Amino acid sequence: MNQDKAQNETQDRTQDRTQGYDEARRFLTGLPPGARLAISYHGDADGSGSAALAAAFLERTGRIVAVATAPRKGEDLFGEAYRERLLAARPDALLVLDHGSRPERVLEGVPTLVVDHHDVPPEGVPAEGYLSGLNESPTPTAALMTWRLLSPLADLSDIGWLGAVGMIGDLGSDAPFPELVSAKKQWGQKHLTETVALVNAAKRSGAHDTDTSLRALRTAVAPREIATGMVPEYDLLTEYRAEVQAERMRCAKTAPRFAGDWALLRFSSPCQIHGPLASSWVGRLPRHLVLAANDGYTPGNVHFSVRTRRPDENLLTRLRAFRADLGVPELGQGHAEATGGVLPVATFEKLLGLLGF
Ligand SMILES: [Mn+2]
Repeated sequence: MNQDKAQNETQDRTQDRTQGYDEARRFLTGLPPGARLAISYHGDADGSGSAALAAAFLERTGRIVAVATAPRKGEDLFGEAYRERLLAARPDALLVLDHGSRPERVLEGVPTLVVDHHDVPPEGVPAEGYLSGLNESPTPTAALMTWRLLSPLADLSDIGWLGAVGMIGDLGSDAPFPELVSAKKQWGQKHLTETVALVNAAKRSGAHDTDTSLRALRTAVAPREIATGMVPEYDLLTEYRAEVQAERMRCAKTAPRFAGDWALLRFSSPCQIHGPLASSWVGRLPRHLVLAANDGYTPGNVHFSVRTRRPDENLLTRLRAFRADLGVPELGQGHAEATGGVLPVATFEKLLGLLGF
């Protein structure tokens, strides 16, 4: 590629990026004072940091946070139960934060802004505003995008740490963003990483209690208050962390079963630990495709994660080969080296059969 062309592409990219933020800001500034907002967020540290920033922005600019809620355990973003919980708050508009980008509306007829950094569907995203992090390099996390979106519109300088919670949550404490470097200096890396651990534990716990972790983020003046127990939510959050750690220890002792390239760890836990267990087992089984399957997360289903370290392996291709046989067209989404899903027990048993178990 010649230099001119490279330069032009950089310019195009910058323009795309600014346009996305401008469009999203127009959506937000168009909300009148007193407008009632619903915030739908992914309950991990990134999505929760993003939601806490958005809630503070709305409150500081005279709008009302009618509801801020993540899908509960077993609830689907596009399912009836979740939609009804959002609609019960009678929102004038909806923010959808860190949920992935889907060619589907969460709420029909409610003006919506989607902020996401996962993927961009070829069909597009049906929303009045859509901000995708994939226009930026390096790709920011949702909390960082929310910070970049909102900080020019209101003074949020005292809560910039919420963006850092999201960056560390998704990408670790060395994520390559200038905002993270300054946040670590201002608020302390240890307090930030501790906050991330507590927020993520709430989501992974048997209770899947993303309300308490969001409340802690919205209550605290600084991450130090969460990390050192100065918020009322602290006791519950540390209980969640102990529960998740104990369940990880217990289930990590599961003996793997092998079939060809595949290694299966099958266990039962109310905690969302299948991802971490698959990740820790690929360290021990780097030449296998590790399938960690949890029978205890929601009744009647198997929640599973698949990981591999094999070079040139594509887990998505592997799993998609079974879509037709299993009648599950959404099987095999995520990343080539890290994927997962949820299947009814009988369908999962059929998958195991096809894999040779
Ligand atoms: Mn994220």
